[in-house]
Amino acid sequence: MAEFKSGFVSLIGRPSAGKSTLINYICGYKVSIVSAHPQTTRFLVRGIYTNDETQIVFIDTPGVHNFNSNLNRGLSNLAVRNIDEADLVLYVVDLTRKFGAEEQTIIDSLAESKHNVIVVFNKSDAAENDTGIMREVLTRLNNGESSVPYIAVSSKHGKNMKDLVKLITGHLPEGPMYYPDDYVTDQTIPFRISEVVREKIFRNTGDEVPHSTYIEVDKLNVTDAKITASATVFTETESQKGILVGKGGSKIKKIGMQSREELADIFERPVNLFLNVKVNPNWRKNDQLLKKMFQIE
Ligand SMILES: Nc1nc2c(ncn2[C@@H]2O[C@H](COP(=O)(O)OP(=O)(O)OP(=O)(O)O)[C@@H](O)[C@H]2O)c(=O)[nH]1
Ligand SMILES: [Mg+2]
Repeated sequence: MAEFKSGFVSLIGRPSAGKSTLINYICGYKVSIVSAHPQTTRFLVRGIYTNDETQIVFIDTPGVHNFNSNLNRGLSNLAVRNIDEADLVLYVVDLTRKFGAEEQTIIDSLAESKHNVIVVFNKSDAAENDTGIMREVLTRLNNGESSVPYIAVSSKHGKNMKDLVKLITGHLPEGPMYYPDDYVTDQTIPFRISEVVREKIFRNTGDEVPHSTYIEVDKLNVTDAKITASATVFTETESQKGILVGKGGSKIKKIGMQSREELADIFERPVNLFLNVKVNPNWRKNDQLLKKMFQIE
């Protein structure tokens, strides 16, 4: 019998390439939040896929782009640092976009890392016109040397995902089961709560608000029968707080309601969730907080 394969697989790609969507599809569960707004993923998220012959531990990373703020730098370092810790890197490319500076940045860091790489050309369902990005990426990555494995998929519709799992398995080393076979993620309960709330903020507010917030779970009580939690959503300004709270508290109520519904589904028990909104100006410039958030030593 073939030996069991396992390993850590980091996804890298520009914002909105579909990294989180891909992980969710393969893991069969929403482990990472997805949104049409770029820069949705802010933390490392592990999604776990197990079958008879392999265990793949996917590590989702924030989209790589060209940065100036501390927050963006934190996100970028997180993504790049992850390449080094992985057995394999999936470089996710959006087929509907043209080749740009962000792709070149990623190709340069991959060239330095000497890692096993598979290129995943995503959104094949939406790529009616050839933007030339596939040819461009492959030419630059190969650079006259050995050819990098690649595959075209649609993460949204699940096209070629079985072949992608096979391709990944073929590039993993022999190894142990890192997690029990029924685990789809190793996220803690407070982390999952704050991620679900963050996704509902993305869904219910305009572009500026979700990027300007962070969430802290202040109280948590977990029993087999139910979960009770309270969390604070911090915004940067009073006006963002106003948008988030809404008229007579209507928006934050809606965000709370949608969050409770999804969390009850995830944890398979009722979830009582209380949300507060507070202003913490300049949090994105607060190095202590950012270090804590991104677990930078
Ligand atoms: N048509 C199409 N849309 C897709 C596909 N995969 C992802 N999307 C959409 O692309 C958008 C971004 O998807 P995400 O999975 O959040 O992208 P991401 O790479 O994780 O983005 P960041 O976390 O911001 O770096 C969402 O609106 C998805 O629904 C696909 O295969 N086809
Ligand atoms: Mg993401």
